[in-house]
Amino acid sequence: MSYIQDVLNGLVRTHPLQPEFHQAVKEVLTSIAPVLDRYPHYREQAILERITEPERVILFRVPWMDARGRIQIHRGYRIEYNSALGPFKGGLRFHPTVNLSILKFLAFEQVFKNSLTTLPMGGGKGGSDFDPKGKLDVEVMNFCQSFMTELQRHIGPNTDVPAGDIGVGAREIGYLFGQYKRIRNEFTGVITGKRLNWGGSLIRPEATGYGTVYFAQNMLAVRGEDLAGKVCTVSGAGNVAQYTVEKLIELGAKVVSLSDSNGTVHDPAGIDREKLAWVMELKNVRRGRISEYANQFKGSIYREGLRPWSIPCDCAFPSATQNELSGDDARTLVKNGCRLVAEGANMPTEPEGVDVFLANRVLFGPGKAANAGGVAVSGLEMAQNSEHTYWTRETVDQRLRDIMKSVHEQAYNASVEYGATENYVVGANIAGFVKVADAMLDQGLV
Ligand code: NDP
Ligand code: 2IT
Repeated sequence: MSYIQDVLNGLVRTHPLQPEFHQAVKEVLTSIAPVLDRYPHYREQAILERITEPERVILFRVPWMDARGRIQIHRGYRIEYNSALGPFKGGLRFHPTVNLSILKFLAFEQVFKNSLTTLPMGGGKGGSDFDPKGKLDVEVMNFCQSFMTELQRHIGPNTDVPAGDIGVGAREIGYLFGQYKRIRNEFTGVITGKRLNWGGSLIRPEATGYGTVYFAQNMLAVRGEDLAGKVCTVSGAGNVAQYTVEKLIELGAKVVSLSDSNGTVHDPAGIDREKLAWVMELKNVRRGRISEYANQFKGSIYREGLRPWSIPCDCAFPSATQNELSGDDARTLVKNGCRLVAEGANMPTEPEGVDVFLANRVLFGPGKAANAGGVAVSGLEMAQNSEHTYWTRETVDQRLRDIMKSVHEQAYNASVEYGATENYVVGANIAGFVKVADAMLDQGLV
């Protein structure tokens, strides 16, 4: 359809040299083509031109001093992409690879993901090229305080509500929240992922991983299957990977891998609860590397520089980062009998890999649907904060299960309605898009 191609060409012209951003937009626009054919008013209202342009992009200097008294300068960002459905909402990523392309892709995805959660949240994302790895706590605090000194003027509980992502966990959220409170003199739900004793929600740490597994359960249920006894590979070893493994173990699956940016551990005997507890201590307290796993547990192997995708499995859960699973990896997975892929990470599968999975009828849950549980429970944290109350673990977990069921249903139903049954890429993009687009039209040209 030439309207879509025109918009994509224009986007590449006005946002040059941003390959990840172009990749994310291209996937969404290509899959919503049938909606534009069916409802010409979207084109008449220039909805694609409007929805692909962020409402606001904020870029700022973050000066701070390290423990040896040296001055360090990093770059801070916040992309306020779309507020048609609610306040901007999305995480902060601290990683040396962070740039405008990465954050715009993440913020764009977040708009449609948040739409699928059924909660009133717009989409945004932010972060910095600061690397918390190997830094002292005091250095991380100095950085977070400087970052928030600037960010605080742009955010608020009804304006823009950040959270964590890669490199931003409970420690960073604490320092960020403390500085916001100090400058603004208000204790509000301005950021989610807070610790439990000062405004956090039960199940928020678990939510992305648990939600991804719930999404996988929902996909399997359509084919009359479940996760019991399935051999699963998981990549990453951070927040999302850890709680994906926890829920898979609980459901009787056998998890045989974890990874980080240096390599992969393969444990043919399976990662059990005790091994997982050891991994959580390694990653969250000692902040060590996954290679240590192989020294700790006999029978497991560490493969330097490799990802888990050559390990035979029934189900794969990419949970580390974008573009970590190539077309060749997808072909290897399919050849080895993999029948389900649920993306805990954002856009971990390269476009060619997605095509391979869809062509082979692998149940493929794209990130914006499969990992929506994290931001969904952030939305529930916001609700608890504004009610000045805490909900029980059971209440939050049940809401998370219901939300993941609804995300699945919306994506599945749209895939059927548009003649692409079980294509959750098409289904999630269409269902997510229609809600945002209609809200934008209702609200006029703003
Ligand atoms: P963490 O920082 O807790 O963990 C990230 C993990 O991924 C680490 O094991 C890290 O290894 C690995 N990783 C990071 N960057 C790379 C890279 N460039 N190459 C290979 N491995 C890498 O982050 P999260 O678990 O929170 O996030 C993981 C993914 O899930 C991201 O895509 C994020 O956007 C997505 N996500 C997170 C949500 C959340 O609630 N936290 C919600 C929805 C999606 P290393 O230690 O070597 O860097
Ligand atoms: O990618 C994501 O959905 C997140 N990092 C979570 C965002 C949030 O606001 O909880």
